[in-house]
Amino acid sequence: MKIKSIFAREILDSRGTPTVEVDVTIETQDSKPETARGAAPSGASTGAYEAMELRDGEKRYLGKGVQNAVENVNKKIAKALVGKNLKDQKDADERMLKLDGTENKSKLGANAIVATSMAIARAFAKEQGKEYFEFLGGKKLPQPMFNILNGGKHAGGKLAIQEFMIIPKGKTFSETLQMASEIYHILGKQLSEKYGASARNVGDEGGFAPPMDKCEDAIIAIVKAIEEAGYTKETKLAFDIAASSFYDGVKKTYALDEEEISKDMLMDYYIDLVERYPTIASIEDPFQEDDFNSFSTLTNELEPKVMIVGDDLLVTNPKRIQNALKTKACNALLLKVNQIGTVSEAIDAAKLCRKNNWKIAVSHRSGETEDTFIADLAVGINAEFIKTGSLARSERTAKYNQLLRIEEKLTDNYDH
Ligand code: 2PG
Ligand code: MG
Repeated sequence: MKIKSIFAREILDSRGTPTVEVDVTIETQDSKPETARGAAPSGASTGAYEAMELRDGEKRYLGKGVQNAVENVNKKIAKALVGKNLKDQKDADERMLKLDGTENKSKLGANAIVATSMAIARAFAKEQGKEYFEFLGGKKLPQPMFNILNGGKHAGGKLAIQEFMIIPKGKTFSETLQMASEIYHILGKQLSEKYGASARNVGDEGGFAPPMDKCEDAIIAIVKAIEEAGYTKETKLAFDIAASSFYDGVKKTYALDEEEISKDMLMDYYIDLVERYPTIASIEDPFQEDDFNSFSTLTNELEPKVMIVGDDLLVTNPKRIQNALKTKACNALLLKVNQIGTVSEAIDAAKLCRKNNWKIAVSHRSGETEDTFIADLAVGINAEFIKTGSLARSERTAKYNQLLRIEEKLTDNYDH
């Protein structure tokens, strides 16, 4: 594929923070120019080992501007890629990696690289007149994990656990979405009855952020909403603990439910919860990102019943995944393209996990854009799960809506 032009701009993400959007224009076989687009998402509970976003650090946008990253795309990356014969995604990504030359992509900026890589991925698909999920050969819709109650760094309340998710299982993706939406709205109604109307205010990922004191209060509320919706039998629970975000590295304690507890106490907390709530199916980042040992103990204790997902632990990085494989620290990968910085590296990470029989959950970031890339990617690599927030806020529902369109295409209901 030959790229005609690459153009980046600064846009805003769902938190009103600048991010990088890239347009890649190619010439198709019938000499028609086609433009493909990609936009970098951005995390709040970022892992220490993630690829580095480049931020300007100047007065504008309180230091968060991305004009330097944009300029890196428009000048350096464009110069390296425009007009070259690009064999495939890996070829394009490797040229950018070489140009950057750092381990964590801090020179050009992981935000500059990832947005370009996503746009190029779509351009390869467009060249063949395909959508990205088709280009990758995806056949199967992922099971969504819907984050309907927000805590941790994604909300302003007392709940240490970051994401309280539901996994309803309908016969189709669209039915699953409908069930989740009903549970979400019933939860909103029940929360406002109990805590007042402001309990319906939402956090960064569109889940409610009620004024609760204890994490178990959130679980109780969700179980009750599932019950009223009539989906108890079909619905499982999942959590993203994001434990690094409430870990005190000096005291070596976790601040949970207004107490400071040791890693062993936290381990017992999970084991007890799973016993009392048998529908818990998945726990992400149960311990801080360097504690491979505690991850291993919990995985050994809870598998195969509960999936243990590595996010900050793995940062979609094959080196950290290798370490987790060796220590049996978890059994599922949370795949975030911007954590590693290029689409081909993310797909390599997925392949490595697949080879070792891990499950894969493709994930958004808490700072998102209207870009629906991860919906196509999740289908494209036949991921078992997708995590893309709640049933509200367009940057979240955009991904679910794209999955509805993909479902139409995959089931031949698309005749227009
Ligand atoms: C996570 C993500 C997405 P953030 O921890 O899994 O839900 O949050 O983007 O803030 O890292
Ligand atoms: Mg996480």
